[in-house]
Amino acid sequence: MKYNILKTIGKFAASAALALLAGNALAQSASADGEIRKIDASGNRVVIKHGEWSGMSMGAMTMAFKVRPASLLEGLKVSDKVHFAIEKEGADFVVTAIDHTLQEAALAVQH
Ligand SMILES: [Cu+2]
Repeated sequence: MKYNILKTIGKFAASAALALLAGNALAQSASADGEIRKIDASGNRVVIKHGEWSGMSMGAMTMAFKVRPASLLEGLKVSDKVHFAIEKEGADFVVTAIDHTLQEAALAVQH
């Protein structure tokens, strides 16, 4: 009897853990296009005016992100147009990659 109760609790804990992992894998990362609006190098933060995200439900807006690693901010300037990757960590959205291809494409058109 005691064994059955422990077994049931064990199964419940295992399925809860799996549900948590599945949730993280499926819904916690995204990418978007945007324009750099503010760079806070000492605070490892960036403000980006972004379009709709693919991978997570987020409409277009201007918002602040944490940045990791901080080296992603090197060479970045206000008004740069970028494509970037986002991961949700608790209540925070963290930028984990920044790509300048949009900026290069815009420059190529200008020249
Ligand atoms: Cu947003």
